[in-house]
Amino acid sequence: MKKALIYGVSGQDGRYLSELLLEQGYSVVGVVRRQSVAENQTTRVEHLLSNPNFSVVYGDITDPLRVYDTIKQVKPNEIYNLAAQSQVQNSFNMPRYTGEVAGLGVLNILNAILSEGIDCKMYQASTSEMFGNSIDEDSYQRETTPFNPVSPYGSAKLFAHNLCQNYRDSYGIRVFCGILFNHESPYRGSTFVTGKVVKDAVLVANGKKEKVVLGNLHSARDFGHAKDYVRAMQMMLQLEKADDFVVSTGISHTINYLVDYVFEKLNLDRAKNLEISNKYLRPNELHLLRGDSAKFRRKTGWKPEISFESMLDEMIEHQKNKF
Ligand code: NAP
Ligand code: G4F
Repeated sequence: MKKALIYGVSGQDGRYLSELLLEQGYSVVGVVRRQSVAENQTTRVEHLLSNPNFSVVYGDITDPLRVYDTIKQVKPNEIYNLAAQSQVQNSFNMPRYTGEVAGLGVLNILNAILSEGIDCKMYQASTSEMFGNSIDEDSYQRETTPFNPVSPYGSAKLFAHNLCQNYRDSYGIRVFCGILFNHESPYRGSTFVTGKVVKDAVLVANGKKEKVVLGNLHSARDFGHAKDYVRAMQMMLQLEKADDFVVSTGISHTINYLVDYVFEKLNLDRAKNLEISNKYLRPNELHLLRGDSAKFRRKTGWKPEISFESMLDEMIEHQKNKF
């Protein structure tokens, strides 16, 4: 039985990845942070807690001793590092904290693998945010597109990405970096744009809120479904040679399109139910993401199965069922 250790198990991807690995016969240990409301620690993985092959331990990626100890005790075959302060706008308000978790935290995992001599593969959650506004002439981003991050979050993730490449090349650590483009689901946090639009639009449709208040509607993202993307993470770690891979759908939609789609489904009126506020504008914006994942698709046969529209339908249904 393969053993996986997941940092960031309580997040959106942590939930889907745990489900996938358990289905595939892995035993899974997830690291959660202590919170004063204990139930909040495991909300997204509550349904897995009774599975004998699933367990959680306390930890924090910024605490080197705890990271070393956990990795030494668990002796995983695969480590998935999904832990981060992952909200881009927040990273402008908390640049140092974001850097400590998303950047330096990764060093603790790499050093633990190295110094304990653990024979394992590692997945690092790199991101399309590292590209910033760099884009190839054909309007796609791919592994060879120069990185030029436009946020503290993107900068921290690029530092971690470079460290992983360093430890791979210098010490032979088998660390795979997945440069994943935006991926969403009914379990997406409600401060990210898809989660927010769906949640607030359903509240408006139910008469519990007057408006959906947003920032920049003109940026465009290559949105996939988290379920498809955690499948990519696991497939990546089955490859022989550690490398970096873009994971994306290749299709880009503006936030305007997202709003139109959700509002139409819920019979909302943009003029009446939508407000634009400077509060949600960022000091710097990444305008367009569209990923070319040909390298990864060629190596593994992976392709996304869930369209943006059917994902939004699923998110809307999930949100409606909360009432
Ligand atoms: P998420 O829902 O925000 O989850 C982040 C996870 O990291 C949570 O479990 C969180 O725990 C944990 N965490 C935060 N700080 C930590 C610390 N100091 N020590 C240990 N754990 C910590 O993010 P996601 O959407 O699942 O994304 C997973 C990873 O992929 C993240 O690294 C993100 O940056 C990256 N990524 C995401 C996307 C995307 O579109 N979703 C795209 C590319 C890359 P708490 O629950 O305690 O806060
Ligand atoms: O949903 P978002 O906050 O996602 P963003 O900034 O693209 O970051 C996400 O994807 C990255 C991969 O590219 C991940 F690495 C990262 O962890 C995260 O998961 O914002 C998307 C777009 C932005 O252009 C933003 O300006 O939506 C725009 N937007 C407009 N109004 C808004 C809002 N974003 C948020 N969060 N809230 C708004 O009210």
